[in-house]
Amino acid sequence: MGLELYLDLLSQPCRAVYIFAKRNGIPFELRPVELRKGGLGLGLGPEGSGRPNTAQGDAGRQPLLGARAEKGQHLSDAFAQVNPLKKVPALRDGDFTLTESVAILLYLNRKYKVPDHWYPQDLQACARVDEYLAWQHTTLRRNCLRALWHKVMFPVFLGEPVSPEMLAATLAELDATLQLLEDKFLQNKAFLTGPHISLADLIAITELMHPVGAGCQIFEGRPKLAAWRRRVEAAVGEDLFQEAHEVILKAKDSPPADPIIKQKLMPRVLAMIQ
Ligand code: GTX
Repeated sequence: MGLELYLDLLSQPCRAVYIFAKRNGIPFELRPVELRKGGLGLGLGPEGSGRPNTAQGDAGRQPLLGARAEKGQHLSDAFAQVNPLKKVPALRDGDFTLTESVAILLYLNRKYKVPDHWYPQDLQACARVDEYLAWQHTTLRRNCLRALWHKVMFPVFLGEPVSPEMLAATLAELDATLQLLEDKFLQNKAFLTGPHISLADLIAITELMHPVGAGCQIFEGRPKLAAWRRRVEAAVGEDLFQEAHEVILKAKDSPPADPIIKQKLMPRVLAMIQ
């Protein structure tokens, strides 16, 4: 079995891994995980075929939750073997399994011959990317995630109201973090860590598309950041960018969760959105 990636493109780190693999022509089998349907349903490929979806075909983009109940359980167990924490993204490469988006991106970067600009060999250029990777987890990641959940996922998907004060505080924190992103990282450069796109830009843009998916106009009044977004999209490829973000851009219109699914999701969601 070759490289397998367990992803749900609703998740921002999954989008970064997906774009990186596709952009660099890394062959992989996509194992779709649909978190919104209870966390662990895995696509089986064309129903009943038992085959995983492949990154090459259209089927690879369709999470097929047609999985029957008994198969769903079996697949949940299979996923738990890849990631006992049952979080995405996760990777399996033969007998080797790996979790955490940053570790996965670095693994792919080292295993496959990808252009140097993603994670430069140069000591200091590489340290700049590391600096961003270390910063983003507790700042941009947190604020973009909260913006999506407080604005859309809690009220629309889970039917849980969010107070205007809470939403305003979340959006104000996001705004402050965006300012930091511009002032500390982007400055007057073309990309966050230098003249070329790196893992830092890919991880940042996939985060920022969370509030965009929630309907926040985060690029309005931020011409520098908006120009950076256009450069990142062009470097990644417009079609791939759109494809990877299709799910999140439709998140606002997702139907409310089934009450049983909601009950199952709530504790995990609350643990995630602190
Ligand atoms: N630090 C990890 C990384 O960067 O890879 C974070 C992984 C993570 O939190 N993944 C989330 C997950 O799998 C996906 S993002 C949130 C999508 C939520 C949709 C739920 C309806 N979370 C699943 C869980 O905690 O149950």
